[in-house]
Amino acid sequence: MTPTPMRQRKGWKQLEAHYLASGTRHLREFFAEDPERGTRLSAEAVGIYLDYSKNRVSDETLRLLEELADESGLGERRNAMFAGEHINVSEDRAVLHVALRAPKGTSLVVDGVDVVGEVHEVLERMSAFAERVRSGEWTGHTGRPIRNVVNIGIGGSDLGPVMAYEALRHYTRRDLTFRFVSNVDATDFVEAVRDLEAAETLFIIASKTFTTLETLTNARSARAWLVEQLGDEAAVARHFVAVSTNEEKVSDFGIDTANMFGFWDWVGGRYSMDSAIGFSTMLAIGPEGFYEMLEGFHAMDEHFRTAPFRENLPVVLGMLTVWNREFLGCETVGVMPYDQYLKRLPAYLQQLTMESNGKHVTLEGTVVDYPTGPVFWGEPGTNGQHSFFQLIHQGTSIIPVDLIGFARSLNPLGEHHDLLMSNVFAQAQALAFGVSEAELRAQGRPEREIAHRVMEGNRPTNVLLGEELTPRLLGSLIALYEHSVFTQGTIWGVDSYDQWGVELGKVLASAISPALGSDIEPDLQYDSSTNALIRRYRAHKNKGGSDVDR
Ligand code: G6Q
Repeated sequence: MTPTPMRQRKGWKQLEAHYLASGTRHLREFFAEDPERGTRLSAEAVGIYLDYSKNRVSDETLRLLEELADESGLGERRNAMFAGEHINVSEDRAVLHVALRAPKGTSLVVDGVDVVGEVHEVLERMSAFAERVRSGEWTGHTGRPIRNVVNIGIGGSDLGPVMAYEALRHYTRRDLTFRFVSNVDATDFVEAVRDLEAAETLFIIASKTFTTLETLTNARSARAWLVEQLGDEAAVARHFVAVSTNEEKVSDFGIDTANMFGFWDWVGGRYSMDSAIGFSTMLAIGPEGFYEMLEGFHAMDEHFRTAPFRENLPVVLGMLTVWNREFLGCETVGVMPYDQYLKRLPAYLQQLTMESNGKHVTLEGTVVDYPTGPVFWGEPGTNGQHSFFQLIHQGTSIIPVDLIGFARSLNPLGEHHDLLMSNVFAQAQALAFGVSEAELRAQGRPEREIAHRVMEGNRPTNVLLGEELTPRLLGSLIALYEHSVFTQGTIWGVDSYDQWGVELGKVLASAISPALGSDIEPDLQYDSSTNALIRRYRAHKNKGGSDVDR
């Protein structure tokens, strides 16, 4: 049965009428009429407290959003995901990253196979290998222990590992150096290894398909570098491990499949940091820390699976994103972690959210007549406040912001943490309530400043508070955003698990690359702009300096 298009759903129509009647109400009014709002519009689960009171919603808005989510089949689709159904329809696959963190002994069945046992088998092999590396038992080709780990991967095989490494740096072995290479730009690889001793370096080639151009190009350069440094082809066996679903290609590359850790086609790249793709994370924080992170993911999965919508953090966050996008017309969402360790979280969330919900057709292939996934972006606070926050406060676009902070710092030092966190609370306050002309006059501001100083406020924020950044908390936080993306995608009725949009560029690049490298002048049949760019590149590439134009 074809589902009702989103804008024809009863819940949506009611929301539209509701927005027309009350959508311009100010957060000042909302707070004035309900002294309890700041605690009432909050939810807490598995160590994360979400204050969503500074969103432009009333109880009625929330009730209608719940109705829309319900009518969009959120409960059914959530159950279908956990049941291993092929909810990724365009790729005809199950979407079961939740199985990656299911506790040992539980069961999740995909296509007739209980996958939890397989997941734990791989986790145990990873743990055993990680322990050998961390203890110095696993040595390089010349007998020296491993001190450097270089993860080579891109997209989902890079952003999660980098983000997790940075986020959990406090828990890492400080005598091990970790580097992450993703870009096919040789600078990435060259700079990553320039100060490393090959004899002490382990490369993790992380690629689900093991066909990705960037990763294989970097992996080949890594192999050549290692062999050149150590003077022996046989060295590859002790310095390369692979993380992949493609055993054949791993073996073709020359990596011993005994040193390969697998995963499954029901794990999407951007949902894979807790699979073997997180092997670098495990090497950094140890198997125990990794298991703790998985527990954090699982705790949020269970909360998402069982909590009523109004108390369900991912559902609330997802519904608010839809509300802000759909009715307030917000095209972007800012994510500002007030924790230096989470500095790569915005980049990670960019992929998670935008590759998932940046879609223009529904699951049935019909072009949507409403906006879908917003742009996600951000920077750690307080740095952002001294640059682009101006636009968030006084620009002409409404940008909802997630502010993420912790009660305790992992590096307590003087008054730093109180100062950091006072900024979280102050930003949420300033964005919500602003400052009026009357207030500015009462402050005795000079007339020429008044108009410029006025801050309208009424800008939505979510504040997410945890006690302390731990592996467990990180797992829960990531699962929160994963399931929020799921909630949004379900309401919009899109396939959040495919990524066809990135294919065309890849195909075109592989068609163009021979023309860039060939010694013979190619017969270019592209559009006039592409032809001119290729000609210019070819004309300049083999000349030193900038004398070509002269
Ligand atoms: C993520 C995407 C994409 C993918 C990379 C790397 O959901 O599918 O970012 O992770 O293209 O792919 P491989 O792991 O196959 O090299």
